[in-house]
Amino acid sequence: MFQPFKEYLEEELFSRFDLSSRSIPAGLESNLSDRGKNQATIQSWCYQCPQLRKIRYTYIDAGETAQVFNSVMYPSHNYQMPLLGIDFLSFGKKKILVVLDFQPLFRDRAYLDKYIEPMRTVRDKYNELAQNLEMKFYDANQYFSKYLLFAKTDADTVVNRLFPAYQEYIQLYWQMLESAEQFTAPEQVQRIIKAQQDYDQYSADRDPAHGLFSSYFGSEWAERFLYEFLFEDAVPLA
Ligand code: BLA
Repeated sequence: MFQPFKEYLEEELFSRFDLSSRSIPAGLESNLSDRGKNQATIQSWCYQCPQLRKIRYTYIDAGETAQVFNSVMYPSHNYQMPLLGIDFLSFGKKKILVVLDFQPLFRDRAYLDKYIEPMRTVRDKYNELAQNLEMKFYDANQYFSKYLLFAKTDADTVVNRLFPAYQEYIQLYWQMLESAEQFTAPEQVQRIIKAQQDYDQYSADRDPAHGLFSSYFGSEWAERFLYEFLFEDAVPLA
């Protein structure tokens, strides 16, 4: 369902950036769940380059039952840029949930004008993918922008609307990264480091996928996957 999205991202990354592999802790790169006929595989990839200190994406393939493509780009600590967040989920052909956003690290007016307002023209072309759904796990006012795509949708819309929207958001993200202001003063860099860490902590503690990972791969693996790979700068809750 979301393989073309993964392939597009890979083509973009490999052609535009000088990537090197970033290690994934042993045992977390992939896993296989074999519960009779409900087979599921999970596989993750992780890279870095001068502009992006962590590029990770994960694909879960449980056949008809579940297909998930999830990704986060973490800019280098010299950029205040939002993180690029992607979470596309399909459970059967009927239940499809898609989320795509530039996830802001700060919320002051100047920041939002600089890093979030540019999304508006793209967002306005894809109204049907911005449904103002209520968030149950997260707070929409933390680490989400007002121009996020967030929709319950169908397979046709994924192909015909989400795919072009996804390409436009990614192109805009590269553009923004290319022209982004660089911060080098230690106190500014420290503020960015802290904001990215807070994002990891917030995300790990609330991740709605915890149950899904546990049910397929066990709770111990799920915990490690969240705190050692997906959001490695988070500290596990006591
Ligand atoms: C929701 N994301 C979800 C749900 C799951 C995942 C299972 C709940 C779906 C439901 O309501 O039935 C899955 N989350 C994952 C997976 C990973 C993960 C598989 O981290 C990791 C491999 N989530 C993100 C990112 C964004 C994001 C980067 O990981 C940003 C675009 C958004 N996911 C997001 C939002 C919801 C969601 C906004 C709805 C949550 C809510 O209602 O509060």
